[in-house]
Amino acid sequence: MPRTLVLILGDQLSPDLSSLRGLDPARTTVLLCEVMAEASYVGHHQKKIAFIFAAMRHFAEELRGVGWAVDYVTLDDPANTGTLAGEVTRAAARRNATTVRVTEPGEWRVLAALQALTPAPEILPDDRFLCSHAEFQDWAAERKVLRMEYFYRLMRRKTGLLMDGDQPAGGQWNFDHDNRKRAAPDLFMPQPPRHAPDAITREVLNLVALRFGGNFGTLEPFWLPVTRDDAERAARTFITAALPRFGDYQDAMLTGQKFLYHSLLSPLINVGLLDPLAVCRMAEAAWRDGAAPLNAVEGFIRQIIGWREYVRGIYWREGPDYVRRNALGAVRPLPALYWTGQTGMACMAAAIGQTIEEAYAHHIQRLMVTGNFALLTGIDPHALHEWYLAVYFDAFEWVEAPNTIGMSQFADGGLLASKPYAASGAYIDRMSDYCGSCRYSVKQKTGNQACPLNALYWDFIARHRDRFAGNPRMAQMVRTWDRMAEPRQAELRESAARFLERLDRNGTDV
Ligand code: FAD
Ligand code: DLZ
Repeated sequence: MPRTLVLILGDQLSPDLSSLRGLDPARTTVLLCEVMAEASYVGHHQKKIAFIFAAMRHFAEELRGVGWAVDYVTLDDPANTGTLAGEVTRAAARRNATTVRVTEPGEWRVLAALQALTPAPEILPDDRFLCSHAEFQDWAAERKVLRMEYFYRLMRRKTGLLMDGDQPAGGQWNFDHDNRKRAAPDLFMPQPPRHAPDAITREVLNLVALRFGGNFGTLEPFWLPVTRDDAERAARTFITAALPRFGDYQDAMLTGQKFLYHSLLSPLINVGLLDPLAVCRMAEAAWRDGAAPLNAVEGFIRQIIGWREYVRGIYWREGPDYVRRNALGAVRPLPALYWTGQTGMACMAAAIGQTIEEAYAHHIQRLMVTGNFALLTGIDPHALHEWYLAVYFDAFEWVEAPNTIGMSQFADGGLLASKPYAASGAYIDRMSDYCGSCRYSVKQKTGNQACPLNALYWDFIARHRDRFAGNPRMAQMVRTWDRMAEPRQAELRESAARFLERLDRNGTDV
């Protein structure tokens, strides 16, 4: 009897996946495999590997529970070939499979590996996303410049989310002007639910400790949801406990508060334990029931049907060399402090410190702390891209690369973002309480005691003066630089140069 082999990747843990649809379980073998090639193409955070393997093993049980025959290859299986291609070939022979099916992967590298298989597998679209490749291409082809805001409106209309007829709920598409408040310490800050590892997860933790114990980050305590039930519980907890204040404090940062009012749902959505549209519908219901304000719900939904879909569209549209773009010609090697968190800069120490502990930092920490520092100091965007891809448990190339290369580093020359997200210490001081406990003074602009971001910011503007003079959103800062007296300019640039020398010398004593 002809048999089909369905390969399900570690970030495809959804029961209604396109590759499973329409198949007869009696004539199908599902293959999930833990392979060294995927576990080591960057030096993933220990928690990220454990999260993916534990979620894969629980998903295999879920599939078996509804009647699928599942072949699960563990990393320590002595016969494991170490690659996806090797395991597909082995499983196809073992099961006498005549056809192989897979839902398209989330990375050019993996797509190329699957396309190279013989016989060629049937590769199906990943329709867990709202916008197909063709729809994004059509939308982009009609435009000279691409901007998320207009794409987002298309997705609102397509889904009907927060729509009153053909008008946006509340009369506006975007309520960001109500957001971005500074947060105050709050004893009642919601905390994401913590899940004790069960026997399956415990086994994965032992494996990761043994095989990847030297990787970046701490493995335990491990409390992430790894089953669909726990992921759905985490989503419900977020909607009731944190969503109402999500908008207000979306950009805020507070010492010791790693999560604030963020959802921590990205890894769960990205691996397929949660359906993005279902999560958005839950958020919309909270607003319609009067349980969460519109500015919070609109902001949250925009991140998912707007930014998340938009960056995916850019990733596939721009091709595999997108990760090598370097429009600003940045070449500095990634400083050691990105791995150790050892620095006197309180903002960097906090963002990297919690990345080591949790494989998580929220968006503004990624964009305006570690991303901004890399942008101002001119770190090689590809090295930085590999760092972000390794250290966050939600990191898959289709979503990480456009956020890093495009949004954070302006390395695509402004394709994704209309201006570079560059900021001096004043921004960090406005949006956080980090500066109060910092070794450096945010009020001082130059010298060894001054917040390094202050001089680095002007040094960045000076280095890219000609490029940014023509950018309407940067021109004002360029004019301010141009009007500065020459001795002041020289003082700022010398201060930046001295800091960069120290950074290059040992990478941590800064
Ligand atoms: P919340 O703040 O609660 O936001 C809700 C949801 O919106 C998220 O769960 C996520 O699904 C979605 N979302 C929000 N912002 C974005 C965005 N810019 N792009 C795509 N989806 C978004 N996100 C990833 O999922 N994986 C990554 O590897 C990743 N790398 C990033 C690298 C850099 C340099 C930057 C600046 C951002 C990156 N992001 C990435 C986007 C964003 O920081 C994370 O999605 C977010 O911090 C995840 O935490 P959360 O679930 O608590 O998000
Ligand atoms: C990230 C990851 C890791 C660490 N390990 C595996 C694995 O062992 N097996 C697997 O099927 N997938 C894994 N993944 C996810 C893949 O790398 C992912 O499918 C690609 O990055 C494309 O998004």
